[in-house]
Amino acid sequence: MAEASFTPRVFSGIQPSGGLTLGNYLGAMKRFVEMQDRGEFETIYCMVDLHAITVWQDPEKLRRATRELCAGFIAAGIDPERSILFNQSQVPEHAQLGWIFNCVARMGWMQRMTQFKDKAGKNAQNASLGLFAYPALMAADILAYHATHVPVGEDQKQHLELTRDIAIKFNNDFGVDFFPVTEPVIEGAATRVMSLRDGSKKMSKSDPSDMSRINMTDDADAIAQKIRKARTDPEALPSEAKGLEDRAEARNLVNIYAALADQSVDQVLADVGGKQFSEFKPMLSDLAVAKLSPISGEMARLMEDQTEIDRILGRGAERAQEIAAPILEKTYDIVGMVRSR
Ligand code: AQP
Repeated sequence: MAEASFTPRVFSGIQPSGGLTLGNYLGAMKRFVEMQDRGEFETIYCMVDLHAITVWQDPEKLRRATRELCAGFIAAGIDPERSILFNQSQVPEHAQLGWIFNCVARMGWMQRMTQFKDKAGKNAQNASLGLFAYPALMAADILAYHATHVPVGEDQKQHLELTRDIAIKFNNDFGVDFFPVTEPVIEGAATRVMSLRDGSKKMSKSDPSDMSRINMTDDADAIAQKIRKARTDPEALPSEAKGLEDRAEARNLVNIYAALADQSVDQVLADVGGKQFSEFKPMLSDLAVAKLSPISGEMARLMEDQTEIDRILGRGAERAQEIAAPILEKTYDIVGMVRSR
């Protein structure tokens, strides 16, 4: 079988399951912009609303969060002309290919997914079937575009491995070289931004404590207050990254600083090593406000014209479907579905 060659293409998504956090921005969105601007890839970015409803979402809040996320993408630097920007439910090929992959993925693979265990908690019997099948739909999101690269945060690594397993099993089962084995792109200082209240938990939109996260819509006072109250330890900052081992909260704040400043952790520590948190925290607040307030200001401005946001999402969905529809058709053909229309 000849090795297929695939167009270098990036796909990634964010759930409109609440407001955007600094974790989503540094772990995902900022890097989406970098990949767009490198010009080496076709870039496709999605508001994954079908994923969001795997846990309960209030319909009005979901609609607002989807539009706000679209505004966030654009405010952060995604150009809806250069990239394809759309919401998942407007392109039915995601759910259609997701079904095929439900029939490729094995129960045992899904049962190993740590995110399901974390999100379902102790009451797994009461979790939705969609939450369990989430990684198969995520594989469909990616493979419906034959995406070759997927920038994500560290928490999505296991799901990306499952996407690769699904592609390989499909190709083997049907004796084809049709789906690419996608590369995860997990890089930078902030692939795992942690909660400001607990250095062992990731910063998350759905954490019940608002003090645990910085929201992209927080104003300067809220950002400063959250950083001032962030949990730390009594030691001064070290001069090298090695000195942050076993200091989860300190490491988190330094990682955030490095990612916002586009510096390495060692570069940051060369400047701030020896300082107490009472001195470092205001530096971090100032940097966070300087980097985030232009984005939140632009998001608010874009949200004033929701008709324009809906137009962008509609146009993005048309462009996405132009790529995904023939890939789905070919998949149905490989699987043996009669297509007579
Ligand atoms: N704390 C984080 N640090 C680095 N990257 C992160 N991402 C999320 N949180 C962090 C990355 O953001 C992208 C979109 O994530 P998502 O919205 O699809 O889902 P999630 O990972 O489940 O994010 P949340 O904020 O924790 O949402 P909820 O609370 O609804 O579950 C992904 O690339 C992710 O890696």
